Amino acid sequence: MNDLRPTACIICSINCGLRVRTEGRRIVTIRGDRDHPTSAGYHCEKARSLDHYQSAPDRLTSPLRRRPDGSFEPVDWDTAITDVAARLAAVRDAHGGESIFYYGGGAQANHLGGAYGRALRAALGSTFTSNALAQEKTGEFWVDGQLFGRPRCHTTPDFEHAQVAVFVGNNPWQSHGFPRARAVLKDLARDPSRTLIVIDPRRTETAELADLHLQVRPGADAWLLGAMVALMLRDHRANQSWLDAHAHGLDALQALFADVDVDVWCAIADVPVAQVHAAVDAIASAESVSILEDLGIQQAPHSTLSSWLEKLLVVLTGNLGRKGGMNIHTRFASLGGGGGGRRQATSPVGGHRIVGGLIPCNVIADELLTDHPRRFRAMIVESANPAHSLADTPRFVEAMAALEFSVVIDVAMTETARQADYVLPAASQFEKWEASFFNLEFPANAIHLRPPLFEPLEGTLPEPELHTRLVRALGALDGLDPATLHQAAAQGLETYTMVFGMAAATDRRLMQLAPVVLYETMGPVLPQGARQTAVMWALAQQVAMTWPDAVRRAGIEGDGMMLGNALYHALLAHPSGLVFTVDLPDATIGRIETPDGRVHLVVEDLLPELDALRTSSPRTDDAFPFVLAAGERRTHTANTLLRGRTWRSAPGALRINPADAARLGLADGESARITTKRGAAVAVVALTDTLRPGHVTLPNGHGLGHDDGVAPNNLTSTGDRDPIAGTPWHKHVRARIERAD
Ligand SMILES: Nc1nc2c(c(=O)[nH]1)N[C@H]1C(S)=C(S)[C@@H](COP(=O)(O)OP(=O)(O)OC[C@H]3O[C@@H](n4cnc5c(=O)[nH]c(N)nc54)[C@H](O)[C@@H]3O)O[C@H]1N2
Ligand SMILES: Nc1nc2c(c(=O)[nH]1)N[C@H]1C(S)=C(S)[C@@H](COP(=O)(O)OP(=O)(O)OC[C@H]3O[C@@H](n4cnc5c(=O)[nH]c(N)nc54)[C@H](O)[C@@H]3O)O[C@H]1N2
Ligand code: SF4
Ligand SMILES: [Mo]
Repeated sequence: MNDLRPTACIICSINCGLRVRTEGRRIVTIRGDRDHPTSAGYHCEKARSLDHYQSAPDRLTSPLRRRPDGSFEPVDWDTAITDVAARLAAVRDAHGGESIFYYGGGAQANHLGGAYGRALRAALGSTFTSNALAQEKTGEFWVDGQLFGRPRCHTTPDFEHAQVAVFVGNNPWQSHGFPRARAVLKDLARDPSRTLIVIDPRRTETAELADLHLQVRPGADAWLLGAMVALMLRDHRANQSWLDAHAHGLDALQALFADVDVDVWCAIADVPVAQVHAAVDAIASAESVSILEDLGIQQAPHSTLSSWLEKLLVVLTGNLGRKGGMNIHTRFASLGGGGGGRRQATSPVGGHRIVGGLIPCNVIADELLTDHPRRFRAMIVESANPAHSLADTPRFVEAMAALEFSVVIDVAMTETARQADYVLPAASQFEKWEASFFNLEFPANAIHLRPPLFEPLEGTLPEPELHTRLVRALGALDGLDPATLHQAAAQGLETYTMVFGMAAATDRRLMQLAPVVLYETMGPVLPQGARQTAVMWALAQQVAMTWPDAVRRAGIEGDGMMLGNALYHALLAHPSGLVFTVDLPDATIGRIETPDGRVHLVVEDLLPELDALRTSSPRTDDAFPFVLAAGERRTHTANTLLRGRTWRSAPGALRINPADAARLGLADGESARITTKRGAAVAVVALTDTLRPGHVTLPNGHGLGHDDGVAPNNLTSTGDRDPIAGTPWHKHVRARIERAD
């Protein structure tokens, strides 16, 4: 009999704290952890499914090497590490480290592995990287950079205290996206003095709760949000005194929107003008407004433009740096690229813009399937499933085949692993120390360093060990003399801190390889056997150096590197999670990183696209009359994290409006053929009047081979992407629907 032990849910970015009981290698009892600083006991129904991750039948238990005939053979770890290091080194020696592309580094809750992966990239000189953020959030990050100075000036909502809450293109009832979502949504809906606004073409579970549901035409958000901005400016609803103090460019913005025909733009968006007025009125007169945008605009046409317009609603009303409004938060670590070398601004072959250090996901195949001399020649995929999650799966598979070498580090035999030259099996997130860097809260920001529940499954390695062995096999540690560091470690963390600080000041390599060096030298003496957390010490030092006062306000004491040490010890001492910074209300304004410290309202690069709205409307295509949202979050979706066979009780149906179904002669539960310019698939239909006519949806994360669902990216095209950030239009795939007989 063992007690309920603290851990976290790994299914979405909220990472609710859990208490679980295990039996053998299984997680059998799951409850919310009241001691978790942000979830406070909350969890949704998906958390109960965690054993479908931990005990999935396609868990890997041995390194696998591809044979010449295409099949895989199991090999021992020593062979695998030697082979993989040699093959990566061969590519580096022939074409340079920059030709080794790194994708992933952490799914919804496992970001420690990626931190060690940085040392591997440094050892190889691999500079180009990407991950799923580059197919959703990079447009938003870029806009943050334009408005507030740097892409890292990310703002977070405070729905708990907001008088008006606005959701643009997301369904937090299902997808969450902020802590305790369902509880907070219910509070908002219940309270007559607060207003819940939802902008979504579908009457989602969230929209059902809304005071105002703007049921926008799919892909027409830019017109709707543009009309809202225009109304706000025209009717003088902007917060003049706040803007005088904190912003720059109001006159220019006013000129840009002066001639917008609000009625016409609302008509294009197919939202009643009166409703748009009501929404603007609610936002402009509120004491506080928080807004969250997500895939509904981030993966639809005009996504970056829409992000800008959406953020203008916040800034124009002075809802930046206010309780209940939007704030710039601290972070434990960055999830963007960088690390292993200088930051390139564009991709090596196509010259595509890199935002936050990440190559746009939709151009990865183009950066590979070419004879350009700077094309990618090898790929390391860690904790990601791009052969399922990137647009145009067949093309990505073709791209992987064109590589000189590919290696996938994963817990399961995924769609991507099946394409690799080498597969390295990782211990699961419950079999090692883990943490998530989705630390997005304000004013109290939290991090949860989770102790393991199990020993690593036999045959697997935790990423810290795996990367360390690769770095060692590459010879990158040769010539570094770790004896002094070992000795210092034996004398305790304080001595180690000073000795490491001095050594790193003289040897740059020590910093670049720090995760692995720390794991090797400091790791063995860490309390609780927490060797894998060595990198957290370095990150704790960074946090303490960047925001010392905020760390001290969180109750952690000390100065300089001793504050970092104290923070690291506090992490270990709080297995249910820790508040690591507490900000003062005015922190946000101080974190604006433009040269003049003001918000820059006008984003020059978006003006041509804004201007084009005047003379265009959402594209239509008679050959493909439906708009397909390829990848909707539902109760039974969890990206591709849960691979247990019995998890899903319902098929991944194509949702369709009853009028459309009737016209096509389709009854509920019958099969439809979905055809796009890229591919075709068959799915069972589910009729629902929550969808507008002409709009259909398929769930994300389906089509894993063992389920009979549709893999959405067999239907998407890489060319359908945002002109600025390159983010895909997964929510806006032109499709034809027919009866499948
Ligand atoms: N259950 C579950 N939860 C998850 C996940 C999961 O797989 N399953 N995945 C997690 C991840 S990785 C992410 S990024 C988040 C994503 O979370 P969300 O963004 O909330 O997820 P989606 O359901 O993909 O899309 C959101 C909404 O966009 C709407 N939409 C479609 N087209 C348009 C449009 O043109 N305009 C507007 N305004 N809206 C549109 C859809 O109707 C849908 O309600 O969810 C996270 N949470
Ligand atoms: N058409 C369409 N495509 C989409 C979307 C959509 O809505 N529509 N959504 C997009 C979005 S928002 C996202 S976030 C992406 C998600 O897509 P990806 O980022 O590619 O990843 P996931 O499906 O979340 O899979 C994570 C992988 O990590 C592995 N893993 C889990 N734990 C560990 C571990 O401890 N170590 C290692 N090494 N591996 C581990 C899992 O087995 C899995 O293979 O999909 C995107 N693709
Ligand atoms: S909200 Fe997200 S992290 Fe929390 S229990 Fe649900 S799926 Fe897991
Ligand atoms: Mo995502």
